[in-house]
Amino acid sequence: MIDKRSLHFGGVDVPDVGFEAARIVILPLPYERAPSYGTGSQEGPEYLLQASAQLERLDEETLIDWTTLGLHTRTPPFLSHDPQTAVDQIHTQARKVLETGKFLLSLGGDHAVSIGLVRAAAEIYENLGVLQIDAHADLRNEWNGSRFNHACAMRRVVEMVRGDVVPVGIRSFSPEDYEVMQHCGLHPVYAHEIDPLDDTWIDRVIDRLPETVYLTLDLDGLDPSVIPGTGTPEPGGLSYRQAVRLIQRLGRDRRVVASDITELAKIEGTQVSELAAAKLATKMMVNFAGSQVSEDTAVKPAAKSNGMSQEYVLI
Ligand SMILES: [Mn+2]
Repeated sequence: MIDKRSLHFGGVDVPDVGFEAARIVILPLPYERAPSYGTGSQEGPEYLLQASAQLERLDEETLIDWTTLGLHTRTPPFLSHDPQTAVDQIHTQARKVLETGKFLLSLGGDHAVSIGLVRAAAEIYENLGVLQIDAHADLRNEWNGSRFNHACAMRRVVEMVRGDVVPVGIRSFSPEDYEVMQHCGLHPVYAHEIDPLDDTWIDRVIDRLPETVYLTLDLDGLDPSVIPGTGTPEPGGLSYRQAVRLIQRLGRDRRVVASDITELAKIEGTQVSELAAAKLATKMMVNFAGSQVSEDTAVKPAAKSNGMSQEYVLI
C-alpha cells in the first residue's frame, strides 16, 4: 500500500533531490473546507502526484527533461480545521520555501490555499502581480461563515498584493463579485472574450502584469471537457492548448516566482483530470523554472545531413 504522505512528483523513478538542492519545491496542500458544491479537493494533491508518475520525462515543446530540474516534494502538512489557522499554516510553509529563492509549486486543495501562498509571496516580492485562471471571480468578502473560504480567495489576494490582479477565463460571478471587480479596477479577460482562433487575448493579459508574477490556476478555469474533475465545473472554459500557450508566454515575458494548481477533485473511473493537472504542472516547471538549465538538459535533434534520417544526441 502506498504511503500517501511519502508521494512525490514523478513517482519512484524520478529523483527527489531534497530541499537544499532543489530548484523547484512542490508543496502538497490537502485542504478543503466548506465547499460550495462538489467535494474531493482534499485528495487533489494525492491524485495529482500519483498521476505524475505516469508522465513521460520530456516536455514535447521545449525538449526539456523536467525530471532534471531539481525537484523536491514536501511532506503534506497537517492543516487545521479552522480556515484562518490553516491559511496561516500554509503561509508559514510557503515562506520557508520562497525565502530561499526556490520556485514554489503548490498543489491544492481548494482555492483558499492561495490566500496563504500569495501572502507569503507578496511579503517577499514587493510589486507582485497575480494571474488568476478561474471560472469564478472568488471575490466574496465572506462565504460559509469565513473570510478565508475558497469563494473569498481572490478578495483576500486583491487586498494583499500591490501589483495588478488579472483574472482570466471568468464566466460565473455574483453581483457582489461584479461590484468588487468594478470597485477595485479589476478587468477580467472573460471566457467569452477568448477567441479560439486568435491569441491576442494573451497580449492583453501579459501587458497588464508587472515584472514579478504569481500564477494561481483554479482548474475549473479550464473547460470541463479538459478537466471534468473539479468541484464546481462551468462550461465554456480555456482549452488545454490555450492554457499552455498562456503559461509559455508568461514564462517568456515575466518572472514567475510561484504558482499553484487548485480544485482537483477526482472522478472515480477516470484519470483524465489528474493527468491533465499533472501535465500542466510540468508545463509550469519547464516554462517558469526551466530556462536556466534548458541548454544543459534539452535533447536536441542533431543537424540533419540528408533530410532522410534524424539522429538524436543527448548534449
Ligand atoms: Mn477559484
